[in-house]
Amino acid sequence: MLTIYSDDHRLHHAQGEMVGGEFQPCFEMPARADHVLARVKAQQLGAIREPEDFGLTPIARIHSADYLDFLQKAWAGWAAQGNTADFLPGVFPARHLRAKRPDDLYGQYGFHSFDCFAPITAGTWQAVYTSAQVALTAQREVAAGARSAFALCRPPGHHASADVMGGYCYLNNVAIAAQAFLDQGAKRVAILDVDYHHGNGTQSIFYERADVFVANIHGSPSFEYPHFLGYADETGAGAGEGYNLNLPLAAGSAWDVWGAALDTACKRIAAYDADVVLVSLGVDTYQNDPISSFKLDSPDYLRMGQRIAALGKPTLFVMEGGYAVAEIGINAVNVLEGFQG
Ligand code: SP5
Ligand code: ZN
Repeated sequence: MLTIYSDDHRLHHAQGEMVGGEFQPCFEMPARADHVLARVKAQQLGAIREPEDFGLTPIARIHSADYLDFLQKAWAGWAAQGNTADFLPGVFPARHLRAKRPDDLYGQYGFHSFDCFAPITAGTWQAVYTSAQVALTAQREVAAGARSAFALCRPPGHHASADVMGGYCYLNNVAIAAQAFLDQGAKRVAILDVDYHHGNGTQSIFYERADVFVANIHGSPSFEYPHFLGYADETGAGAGEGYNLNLPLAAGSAWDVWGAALDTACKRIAAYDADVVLVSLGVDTYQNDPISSFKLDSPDYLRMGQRIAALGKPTLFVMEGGYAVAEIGINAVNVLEGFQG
């Protein structure tokens, strides 16, 4: 399986995030991608290539112009105000306020965020732009006839919607790649999100569309981040009614429960008869993940890959979360090796 990777991810290395009332080192750190790349090499998964540059056009098929404008200009504006530390938002247009985009940069950040987990640094735009190009380059490989490809994206993307960032995510890599398949002639694409956290951005982007079936297996929002989306009764709306599947699970779920949910999701994907399957590949379902509660063990990721392979569809794997840094490579590449059989 071909892996697409770029060192540009290192340009995004934020100073910290709030954990337990203290500013602590970010869970989403450059070493994550390093460990995945090292495991791809150690297991000789296949060739590793740099991304091509497809420009902003395929990104703008998913994200709004004002959002992309903010992301590109935010650091320069923040630095021009004399700041050197990371840029973070603090005020959001929640209920009882008016969601009108302000002129002020700090106000715009809150307008385009749903939490304080997507800091902007000097290198963030270049890192997230290249992460999207990594997904698009792997997408081309599958569109050209490969059975599979691995987009080693960092930063991740599934919490980002059309114009709102959060949860370490800025550009929704898997959504951008899914739209690229459609724009190149695919009729139906399926997205299977196996990250521990609900992919609220991906769900939101495709919620009213029938050409993208989105399935999510995740910690229930009744107890877990992102807290405000991901319940089972969210089944799509309008033309998209019936094309969104949420399988929220209880805290502490292990492979018996998780694997059954995967089987349910895969049966729905098979019934949808997608031309291509995209996997939002988060491995924060691992038992030793520092911010998650599920209990999957490393061999379970081989089973995950095997079940996805049984769909018999061209498949694009897009890296999302996973914060047990030492084991992220083993677990992510186990999925890919399980898929290859
Ligand atoms: C892509 C992805 O996996 N994003 C996850 C974002 C989760 N960020 C908020 C996490 C809140 C962490 N609570 C810390 C509990 C530490 N025991
Ligand atoms: Zn996650």
